Amino acid sequence: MEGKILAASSKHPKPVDRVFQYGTAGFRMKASLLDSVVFRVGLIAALRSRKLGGQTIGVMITASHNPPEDNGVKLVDPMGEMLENSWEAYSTELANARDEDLLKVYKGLEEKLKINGETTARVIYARDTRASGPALVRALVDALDATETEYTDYKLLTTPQLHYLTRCTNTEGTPQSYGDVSEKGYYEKLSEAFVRAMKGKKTVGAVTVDCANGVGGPKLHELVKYLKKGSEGGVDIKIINDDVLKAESLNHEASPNPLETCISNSFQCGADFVKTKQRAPPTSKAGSNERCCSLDGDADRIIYYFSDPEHGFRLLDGDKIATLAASFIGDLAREARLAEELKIGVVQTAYANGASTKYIEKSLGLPAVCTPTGVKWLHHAATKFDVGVYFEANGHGTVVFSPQALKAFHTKEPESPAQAAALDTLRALADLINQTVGDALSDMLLVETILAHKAWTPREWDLTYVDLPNRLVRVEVKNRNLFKTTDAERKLVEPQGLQEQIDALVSKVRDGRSFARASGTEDAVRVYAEAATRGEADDLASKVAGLCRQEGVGS
Ligand code: 16G
Ligand code: MG
Repeated sequence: MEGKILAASSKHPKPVDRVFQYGTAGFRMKASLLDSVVFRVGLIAALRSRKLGGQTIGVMITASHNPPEDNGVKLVDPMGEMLENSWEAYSTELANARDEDLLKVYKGLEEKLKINGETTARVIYARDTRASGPALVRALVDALDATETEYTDYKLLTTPQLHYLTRCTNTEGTPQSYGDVSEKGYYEKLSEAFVRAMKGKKTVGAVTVDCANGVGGPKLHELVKYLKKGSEGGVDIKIINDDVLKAESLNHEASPNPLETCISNSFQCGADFVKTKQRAPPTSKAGSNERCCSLDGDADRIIYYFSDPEHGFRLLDGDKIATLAASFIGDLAREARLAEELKIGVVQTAYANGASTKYIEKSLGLPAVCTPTGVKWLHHAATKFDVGVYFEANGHGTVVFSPQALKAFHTKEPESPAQAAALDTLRALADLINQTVGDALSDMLLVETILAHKAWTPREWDLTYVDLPNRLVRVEVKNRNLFKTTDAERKLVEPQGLQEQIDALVSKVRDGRSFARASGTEDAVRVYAEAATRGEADDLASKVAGLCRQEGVGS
């Protein structure tokens, strides 16, 4: 095996002057720099699988909402969760080993982690629609062959589909079986659960889904084949921005003038565009009050929005999805007489709008927990509840149910038809909602279900609470690592004295809140500010950004 690893590695040399880091979303950068990284991630996947007694590890090749020329790679643990923290450091170590030291570092990890090299290693993998994907897959396969790993290529998938399949593979034939181990199994599970969740309810009008010209497009087309047409127990889905053949259109609206697409270089579609630009993709033809949503490039994020005849564009972001889900499931738990025994909570990050947190605590009467940015932190905190609803404001999230909750949904004896119906719906939701990670397709069906049950238009959903005006500013600094935070990224401990200056600015505005943190995905510091009025929020953001810029200069 050692000779094979060496020979294979020589085909994937590491660029000498590069330092790589397994960040919040795995390794992500210009695709042209990723060849050696993906090869080495293949080696790590083999080690991780052997360490876990041959359980299957997932490898996803995607760069989500990044521009088409980027790509990335991340690992999925056996139950479909994000890679365990300590292994991020091992991955980083191996990715940065000099070519001549690679085998030594690999063997060193094997020894340090007491891994039996004889154990069969198993990996499944998939990629999004980026043009660089197939070549990177070849680098991965070279590593899997060299380490004598068994593998299955699932070709094109959304990130959450790969998470789903990883869990299905590892639970197949056990009482915890998560579903049929196939892409078809995923569509069947979701569509059957949707029919049960929608029993007797109707969707009103169509929902327009912007697929960011990413892998979500073909996969949503596939899912639609399994869903019932019409309003009763079904949903009318209009798909836009589903061009995956023109590689350059990923996360971009396909422009009639190709030159313009190149020049503007601005993202014209997808969840990130809609959230940051606060407007609908120009290709959307949806009318007033019609439901619209946008996925990101690998379909693990979703943002809803609509056009209000009076107020124009209205965003229904991750916070609004979280509050919608928490209120609905909370009501069902009460109807099912399970509210006493099940702990329901919502997990957010510091980016959650203050109005949403207040709504969760005061109106819904539920606990709201704040964690650092990054799905793994939210997911982990959510598992502390029986029903843990977690969403980042940017639309990444899901709901996780504890084993106790699932048991209660199945064993509680209903004493009335209403209670029986609530239990039926809860059981359906547990199958409809992807338990492994935030999943745009599953989340969309969840939102459609809830709106149908409540007989709500997007306007009624929007009116549940009013967001505080807020602003996000990206500050370029020389060294973002100088910015160190505590308290779930809400306070800076370094550079010294900066937090006090921020606090002083915040204290001058009504309902003010602001924080600065180093981005985990790019070389920048991000500043967030919110306040009672648009003017105060903008002013606060620009002043805090100014402070950070000063600190970052020359550092
Ligand atoms: C990554 C995270 C996302 C987070 C974002 C923050 C995962 C799978 N993805 O994309 O959840 O919102 O990073 O980016 O965890 P930032 O650190 O650059 O602000
Ligand atoms: Mg994504």
